[in-house]
Amino acid sequence: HRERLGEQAFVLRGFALANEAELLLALADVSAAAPFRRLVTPGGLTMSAAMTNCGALGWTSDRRGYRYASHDPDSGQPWPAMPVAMLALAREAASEAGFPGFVPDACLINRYLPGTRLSLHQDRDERSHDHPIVSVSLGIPATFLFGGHRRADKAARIPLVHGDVVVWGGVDRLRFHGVVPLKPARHPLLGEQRINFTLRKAG
Ligand code: MD5
Ligand code: FE
Repeated sequence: HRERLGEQAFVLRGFALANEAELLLALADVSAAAPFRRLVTPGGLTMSAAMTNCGALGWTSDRRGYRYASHDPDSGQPWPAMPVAMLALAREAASEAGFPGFVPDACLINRYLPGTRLSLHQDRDERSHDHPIVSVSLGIPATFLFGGHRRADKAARIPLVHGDVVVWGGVDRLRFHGVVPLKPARHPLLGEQRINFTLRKAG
């Protein structure tokens, strides 16, 4: 059931479905305490996806730069704790993909509405790039762009649906990637949105 995207990148189709109810409850709790917001990039552009975080560290952006922070800049409070359901899912998915013992300390949650996109980028704000990233897709479908090590490298288009989990590590950890603008659709539990959360060891 592992679909290989790269030497050390795998899609685990439907891997999150077994814990769907727990994950949705956890997401509702986190977004009640730390609401989704659209961040501004250092260049002054407002990002298309809305974001929040849970865990000891959360990714954030403003005119001063991108960084991980222990507190929500909007509330001044620590980010909500990482729910056990997310921690356990990350550990199990990473292990299936050949990265045993993964203990994330950061979970970035992205909300996409129809039309929302994520431009090609690399994830390089984590202290060490030696840990994998586990990504969980819920809600309406998206087309994920899986590129190479240079921005101009041709990207593969990977359809991701509710319950799919992707793990990237090792030689595939710093590939350029993005999300194509979402097509309008409705999911029975989540409505007209896609939620993606990524579990990382940032600190
Ligand atoms: C998403 N989020 O669908 C994606 C899923 C982000 C982000 O890109 O930074 O929040 S995570 C995709 C990812 C992470 C690390 C490496 C690679 C892809 N990769 O090498 O393709 O909201
Ligand atoms: Fe990314």
